[in-house]
Amino acid sequence: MTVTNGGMKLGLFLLLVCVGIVFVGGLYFQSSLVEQRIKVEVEVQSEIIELKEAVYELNKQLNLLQLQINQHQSSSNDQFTNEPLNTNYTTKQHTVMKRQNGDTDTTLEVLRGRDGRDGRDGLTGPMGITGPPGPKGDTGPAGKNGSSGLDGIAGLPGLKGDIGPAGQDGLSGLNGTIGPPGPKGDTGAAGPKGEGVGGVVYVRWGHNSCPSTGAQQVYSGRAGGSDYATKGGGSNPQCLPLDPNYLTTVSGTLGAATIHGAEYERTDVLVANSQDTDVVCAVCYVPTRNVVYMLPAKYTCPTGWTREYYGYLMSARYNHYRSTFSCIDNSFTAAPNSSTDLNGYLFYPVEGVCGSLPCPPYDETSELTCAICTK
Ligand SMILES: [Ca+2]
Ligand SMILES: [Ca+2]
Repeated sequence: MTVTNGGMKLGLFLLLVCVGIVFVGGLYFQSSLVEQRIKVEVEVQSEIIELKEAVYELNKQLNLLQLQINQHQSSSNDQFTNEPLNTNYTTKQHTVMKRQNGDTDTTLEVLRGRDGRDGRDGLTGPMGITGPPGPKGDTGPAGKNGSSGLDGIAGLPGLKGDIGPAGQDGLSGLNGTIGPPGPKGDTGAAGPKGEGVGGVVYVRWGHNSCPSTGAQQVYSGRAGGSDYATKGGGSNPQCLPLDPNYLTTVSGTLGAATIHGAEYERTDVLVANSQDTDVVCAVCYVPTRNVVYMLPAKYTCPTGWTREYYGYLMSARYNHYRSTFSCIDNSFTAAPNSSTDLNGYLFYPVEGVCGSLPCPPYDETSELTCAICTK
């Protein structure tokens, strides 16, 4: 029994498979048939359309021919005015009518005439009643931008703006023309005394430094000059520096001009222990004054003048060779360790001699004074 049931199930299964195959095949066959049918119908429809178009063309040709015939008939109407246009048609109609009386319907269908040609187009009919408004259409697409409009009218002036920040300095302008001279200004305050330009130089005999009158020491040295007992040479004493420079020299003496140191003679009455001491000197420069002179017989200077120093007027002895008058400083600062009596250029005090020189005021027994004044 079990084997029988399994065979039945297998058979039933195979049967169902066969039925499914047949069904699917039938569907496929049917769909192919439908497709072919649609294809045939489409071809038939297209042929029908072509035939209709051919019929339409034939009708047009017939209409043209009929028009030509009508024109021809109207033109020859005078010749055939008694002959009806449809004689042949009337004869055929008469024949048909006779055959209708005894013949079959088949004969009648054979004798049936052709369809008449299409009539002409009728006149244009009157305008119909205005129909109701149609439904609102969809919103169309946005249109293109229109062209620019005309310029508007100018507006009123705006309010005044705030003051802007200060600008930067501009470039320097060109030099202007020279203007007329202005009025003379007031006199200014006196400036300090200048230095350098001008000034005076003098020798301070008897001292090796310059006085504190604004004078500047140029150098100091020893007084010298020609020997008191020989001719020739210079009459004026010299303030000889103590660091001489030599150029070309020769060995031995030339027996030419000579210069000697200077000693004080007969001066102890004026300054103690000055006899035979050697005379020193200093060269002084006063840059703030411009003139200088030696004032003899006075140890003061005139008002408005500056006294640089004062002392005794000295020169050569009356029976010696002549020299010049010099003003020896009152202090008689002698060269150190110079009291040895060596002579040379000699400084003697000077006394006035009455006669041409008035006495008084001069006195033959009084040693004359002197002063160096500048201004
Ligand atoms: Ca001496
Ligand atoms: Ca002497």
